[in-house]
Amino acid sequence: MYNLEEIRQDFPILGRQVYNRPLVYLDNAATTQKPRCVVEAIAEEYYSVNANVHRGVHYLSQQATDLHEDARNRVKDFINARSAAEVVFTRGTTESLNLVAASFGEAFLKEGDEVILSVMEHHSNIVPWQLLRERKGIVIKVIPMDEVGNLCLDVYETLFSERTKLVCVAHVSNVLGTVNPVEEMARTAHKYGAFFLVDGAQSVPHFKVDVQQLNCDFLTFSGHKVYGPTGIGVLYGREELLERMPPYQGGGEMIARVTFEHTTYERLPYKFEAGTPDYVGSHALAVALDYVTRLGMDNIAAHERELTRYAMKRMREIDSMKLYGETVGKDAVVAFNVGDIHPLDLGTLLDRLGIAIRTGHHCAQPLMARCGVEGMARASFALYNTKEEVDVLVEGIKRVSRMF
Ligand code: 7TS
Repeated sequence: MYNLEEIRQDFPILGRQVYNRPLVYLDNAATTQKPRCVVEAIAEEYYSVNANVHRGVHYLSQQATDLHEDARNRVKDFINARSAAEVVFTRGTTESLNLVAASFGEAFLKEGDEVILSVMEHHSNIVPWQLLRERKGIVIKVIPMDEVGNLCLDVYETLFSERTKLVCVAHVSNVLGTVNPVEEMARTAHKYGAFFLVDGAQSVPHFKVDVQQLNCDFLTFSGHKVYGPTGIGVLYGREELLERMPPYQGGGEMIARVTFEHTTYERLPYKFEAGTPDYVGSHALAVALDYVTRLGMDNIAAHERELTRYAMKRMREIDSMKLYGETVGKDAVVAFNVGDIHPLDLGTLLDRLGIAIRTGHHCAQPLMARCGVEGMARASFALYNTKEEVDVLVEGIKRVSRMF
């Protein structure tokens, strides 16, 4: 059923060597590698279908439009949205979050209104809200976390006031791997009359995410982290909420009728999709979602959880190992420092052994500050990684640490 050897054959890049060593790719939280079917779908569409969508009467344009809209339906099913109108294509999580900050911010937030974030957010779920704070004078409140890496839910409840309009939280931390209890947190937000956004950048690739089950108002994710191409992402929004939000950008595609005096906008989701969309990317993303669905999201989750558990166990063997994020059920990410070795040195030396990890602040500087460090090293797993690769990582770290 879940045959790793066969699965790895689907990803040609995994057969590569770097510095004459087999590539061990453990930077999947940054971006995942692409299966052959995704790359072929991109080539195939450019070779034989390419035409701009939603505007041509001609055959190719119709076919490209069908692929693009089929892809939207595919995304809708994948996250269990109620309607394809709730699926807005964007460039990725970052653009989805900026869209919500700009448009929801315009429609729903006044000076003094409050948005709640968590201390473990990626910068892309912090800075758009700060930009809005500069424009509108909103107030940002932050959910703290405990030593292990769990958000403090008791403090969370105390942050609400009658001015709280929105809560935006990562489903899974890209550093700690903490799986935040967003279903429960959304219930709390709704109890206080606030909306709830889930940043699914690090959850959608790893386990089944169902927007109706979570009962979230928004969900964001990036195609490139779920085995799809770069440059395509998704904003899910509850239809009645999206209806009440103004357009994000103006241009073609998003209008119903334009005169110099007055312009009316297209229906959802096109109101939020100004300009020529990445219709090749959307189709390739759908192919990627089909691919993970064929493997089974539950199988992928089980495999990655087992790898993470194994990696945490083996990492603890290493002298002076400091692990960040030790929550129960943590997902596919292991962040660490070893003694006083600078994470950049560690990453550079591991790279020479063919091991690709990420080092630095991981676009989460407030979290680094909370942990009292400038940076960390991070290994992150995908559906194709193996225990043998974890062993190579552990032996690599031991070797580097002997050098220091
Ligand atoms: N939110 C989370 C939780 C993320 O992990 C990332 C990217 C983003 C948002 C932004 O996604 P983008 O596709 O728009 O860039 N995280 C990482 C990472 O951990 N290493 O590189 C990118």
